[in-house]
Amino acid sequence: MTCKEKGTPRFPEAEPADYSRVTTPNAHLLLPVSLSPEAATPYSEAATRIAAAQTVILTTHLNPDGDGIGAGLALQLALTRMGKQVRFLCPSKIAPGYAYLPEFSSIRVMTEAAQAAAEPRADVIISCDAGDRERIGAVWGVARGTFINLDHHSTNTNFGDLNVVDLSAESTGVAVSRLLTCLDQPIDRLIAECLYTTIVFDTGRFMHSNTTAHTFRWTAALLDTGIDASAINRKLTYTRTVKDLAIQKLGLEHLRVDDQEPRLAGIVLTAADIAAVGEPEDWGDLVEIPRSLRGNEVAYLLREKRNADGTVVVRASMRSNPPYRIGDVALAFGGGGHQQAAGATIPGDLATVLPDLLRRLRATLSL
Ligand SMILES: [Mn+2]
Repeated sequence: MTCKEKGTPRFPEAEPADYSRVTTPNAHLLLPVSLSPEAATPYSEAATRIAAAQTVILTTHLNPDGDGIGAGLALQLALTRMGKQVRFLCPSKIAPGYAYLPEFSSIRVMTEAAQAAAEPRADVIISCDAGDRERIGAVWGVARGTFINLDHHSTNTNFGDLNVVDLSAESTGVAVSRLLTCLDQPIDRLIAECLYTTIVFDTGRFMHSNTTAHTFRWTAALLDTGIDASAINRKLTYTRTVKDLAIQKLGLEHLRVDDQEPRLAGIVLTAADIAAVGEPEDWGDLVEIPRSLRGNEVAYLLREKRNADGTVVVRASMRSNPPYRIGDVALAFGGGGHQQAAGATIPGDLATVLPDLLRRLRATLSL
């Protein structure tokens, strides 16, 4: 199967009744002609495998986010419409705020190796938005034919049988739209709701450095299907519980600007700090607090966590403004992500990890 160079994904006929907006068939923008033959080939190969499959498993990474969930559900809707038997298996619990997404309730959480071993085989498994095999947790253990690794992280380890790792995609949802173009599958309103969620999430509501003219054209094509962007924005953003706000308060209380490098700031939470308020469902965008400081270029959130077996790790989330790159720091600590947004789970307590991490983060600012 080949991707049409100037492929025109079909939009369906205008949705009935509840949407007054006219559907405009400008979805060719969903597969820009700028996609090189080298970049298009993995999509074509993946489309061929998917077209031949009867059963498909979809998955995403641990602590799934709006991109992984939205990309997976968009694929689920399209592949189900194609007549495939589709299952969406998620390696950890999903924040309830995503329940507005179509077919959300069909996602099954699979945390144990025994569950994976008992799961019926699928012809194809497609992993959305996961940079390495550890990120899909127990789901790695399910029996399958072809493993398709669909992602956009520069640190992706190419762990699939087929690796569609599109660094030009702002979200994995953009990669999904390109795959659907290869499959000649139109983007309908429900799929567009899922894809819109991926772009809002991964561009930080069109604020991050990955936001380009393409981002807006692609997103405009989604809006042409009649989705209510504002309603999705509200559902995606205004999700905080009182406890979440208590976590924000905790973050503000533990905010620190680096004493050697004023462009570096972060939040450091010990296991005891977190225990005092209780672990939240979702840590959300706490790292945005130091990031929002005037003059900030590199921001971090460090959370110390004591595991049941007594070992201690530090979970690090890092952000930077271009041209500063914290992706390499995450890699150095065994993590990954993008150059301007990355994370790592680092063995050791804060007293051990913090000095080395801060030294490396300061170093990213001395270009
Ligand atoms: Mn993503």
